[in-house]
Amino acid sequence: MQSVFSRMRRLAAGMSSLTIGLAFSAGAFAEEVVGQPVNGALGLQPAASQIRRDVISFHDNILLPIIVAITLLVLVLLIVVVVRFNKRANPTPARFSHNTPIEVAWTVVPVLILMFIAIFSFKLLFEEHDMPKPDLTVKVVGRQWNWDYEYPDQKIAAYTSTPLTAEEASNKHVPYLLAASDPLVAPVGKVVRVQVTAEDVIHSFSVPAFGIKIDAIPGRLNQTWFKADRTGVFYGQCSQLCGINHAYMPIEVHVVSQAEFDAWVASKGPKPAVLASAAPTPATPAVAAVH
Ligand SMILES: [Cu+2]
Repeated sequence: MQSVFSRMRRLAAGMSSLTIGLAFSAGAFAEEVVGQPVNGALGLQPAASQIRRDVISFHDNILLPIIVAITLLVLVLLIVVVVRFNKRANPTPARFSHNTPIEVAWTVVPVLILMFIAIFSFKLLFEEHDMPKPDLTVKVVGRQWNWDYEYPDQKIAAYTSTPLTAEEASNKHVPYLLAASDPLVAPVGKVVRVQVTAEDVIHSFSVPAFGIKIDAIPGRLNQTWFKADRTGVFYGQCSQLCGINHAYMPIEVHVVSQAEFDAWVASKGPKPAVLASAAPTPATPAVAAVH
């Protein structure tokens, strides 16, 4: 048993290093580009946060070897059945229909496999859930079909980020349907609390390089967080089918140094006049108009 297990582990390790090798050779270019998908790359988008690294490790070292092992086992069983129990090799088929030890085994073994996966899965879920003390908060509001970003601590009023047109994106050499105007800006190495909600239907705020994805639900405030460990531009997309232009609400995040962030904050706000005059007056007529 021990030796079978260690052989399986070696096989699994081999498979996962093969995967990494393939990913590397298929995308030497992919190694350089973080924060967006790359043509021909294999595996998950590279990490820009510790949680993302742990997500990738869970996928590569736990899930992938199990998936490969099960797939190979099923393949071998299929081949055995085809070769040994075809009509020519086995003209008189057996008549029994039950085998209790096998049925117990194929119930218990999957349960054990799922429990094994659960250990690592829950560890990851707790890690994602346990936010360190946040350094700043960004409020994200999803709507059909763009995102609003607001920085309550910096007194930056909500501003809207919209997708670039194909022409704008190609002029700027940025990826169309990922690039957006007025990105979310965050300082590197800081814990950013992201509070997410929606105005109309359910959207989902997702940035793969940070390992975050959380539903934006009308009337409810969801929360996630990230701590980017490098500067750069990171893209995501609305990840909950939200209507005809679901594919046209990209997320662009700029991670910058603290000094650049402070300069951006100074350029952006605070704008107390906007904050003071924005809400109260139109709210009542708008509601009345709906009814
Ligand atoms: Cu959406």
